[in-house]
Amino acid sequence: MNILILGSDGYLGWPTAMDFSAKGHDVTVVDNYFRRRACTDMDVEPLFAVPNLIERARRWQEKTGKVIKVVIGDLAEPEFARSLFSGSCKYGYPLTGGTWDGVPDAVVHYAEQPSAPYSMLDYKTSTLTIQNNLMVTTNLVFAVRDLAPDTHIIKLGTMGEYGTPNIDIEEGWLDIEHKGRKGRFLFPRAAGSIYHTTKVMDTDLMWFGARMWGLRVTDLMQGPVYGLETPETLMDEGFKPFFNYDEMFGTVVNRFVVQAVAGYPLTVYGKGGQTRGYLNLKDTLACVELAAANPAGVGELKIYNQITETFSVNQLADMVAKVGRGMGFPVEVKSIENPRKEAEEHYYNPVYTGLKELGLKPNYLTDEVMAGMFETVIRHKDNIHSHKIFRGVKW
Ligand code: USQ
Repeated sequence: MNILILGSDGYLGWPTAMDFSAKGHDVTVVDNYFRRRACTDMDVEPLFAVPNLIERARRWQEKTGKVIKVVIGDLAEPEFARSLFSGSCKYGYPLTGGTWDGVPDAVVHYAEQPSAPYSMLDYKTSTLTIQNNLMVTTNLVFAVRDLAPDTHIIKLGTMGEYGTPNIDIEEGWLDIEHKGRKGRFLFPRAAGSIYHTTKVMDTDLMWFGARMWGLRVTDLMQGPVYGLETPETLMDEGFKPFFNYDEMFGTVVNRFVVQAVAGYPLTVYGKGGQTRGYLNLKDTLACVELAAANPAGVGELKIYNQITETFSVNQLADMVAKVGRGMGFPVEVKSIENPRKEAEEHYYNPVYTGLKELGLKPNYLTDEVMAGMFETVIRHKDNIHSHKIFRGVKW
C-alpha cells in the first residue's frame, strides 16, 4: 500500500511509519514539528533527544535500504494539505528522487495537538488546539473528497470522547429504541477537556464526510498508550519514540515509571479510581495496520475501541510500585489533589472486541513488560528533571 502518515514526529507517528515501511509499504510522513516546539516552549523536552524526521529517515534508509519520504509543513494550511494529494508537495527527504507515488491507499491521521492538560492551560493553548485539530481534519476531509475520494482515512480518535457514562460503552454506535421506533446513532459523547472535545468534533466532521460525500473512514478510539519498544525502535537509538514524562505530554503509565526511577512519589490524582482503557505502543501499530488492511467501504464510518485492558490509576500505581520495588527502587505512591475535573469513582465497561476479531493479539501490561520499560528509563535516568514532572494545570 501507499500510506501517508500525518503527524509523524510525535510518540506514535514515527513508530507507525517504520512499522509500515518494514513491512514493505510505501510510506510518506508529514509533520510541522509542533510537538517539538511546544515541548521546548514549555521546558518539557522528552526523556531522550530524538533526531528530526529527515535525520531519522536518512538513518532508516542506511539501516534497512527502505525509503520513508518526509514532507515538512503545516496541515492546518489547506493548500499544503492538498499538495499531498495532488503531487505538488515538496519533499524534505529524499531531496533527489522524492517523486510522488500517486494518491495514497490510506492516510493515517495523528496530526493533532494530543494533550488534554495543554488544551486546558489557558485560552491561547485552548484556541490553538481547536484551530489546529479542527482545521487539519477539515482540510483532510476536503482534500480527500476533491482529490482522492477512494483513499481510506484512518483517524486516531480517543476513548475520552465517550467520557465515563454509567452504561456500557459500545464500539462507536448505539442502537436506540424510542417510542416504539429503532435507530442507530453515534454513541453519546461527553468529553472531559478541550482536546477531547476537538476529537468529538473530528468524529462529527468525518461522519459528515462519509454521509455526504461517501468518504471511507475508520475512527480508532484509543486509550492512553504506554511503552517505548517496537521491533524497529530497537534498531537504532535515534528510532526511539518521542517519549514525554511531564504532565503536559506524558501519559500516565510512562510518567509513573519515570517517577519511580527518579524517586518521585507517584502522582495519583485524587482518589485514583479513574479507570481507562490502555494499550501497548506495539498494539497501536498492530491496530492501525489492521484498520488499513480492512478498509471502510464507500460512505462507511467504522469505529473501533482501541484498548486491550482497563485499569484504575490506583491499580497502575500499585503495579509500577511492585515492579519498581522488585528492582530496588523505594517507590512511594502519593495521592495529590486532582488538578482535573473528572469522576474519581465511576462505572466503566467498554466493549473492545472489534480489533481482536480482526486478528489483534494484545501485548498486555505484565510485570515483565513493565520491567522492560524500567530498564530503558534507567538507561536515561540522568536526563530526568524532576521539576518537569508536575505542574498542576487546573481544569
Ligand atoms: N493521571 C493521574 N496522575 C498522573 C497523570 C494522569 O492520576 O500523573 C490520571 C488522569 O487524571 C486520568 C488518567 O490518569 O484520569 C489518564 O491520564 P493520561 O494523562 O494518561 O491520559 P489523558 O489525559 O486522558 O490523555 C491521553 C493522551 C491522549 C489520548 C488519551 C486517551 O494524551 O492523546 O487521547 O490518553 S483517553 O484517556 O482514553 O481519552
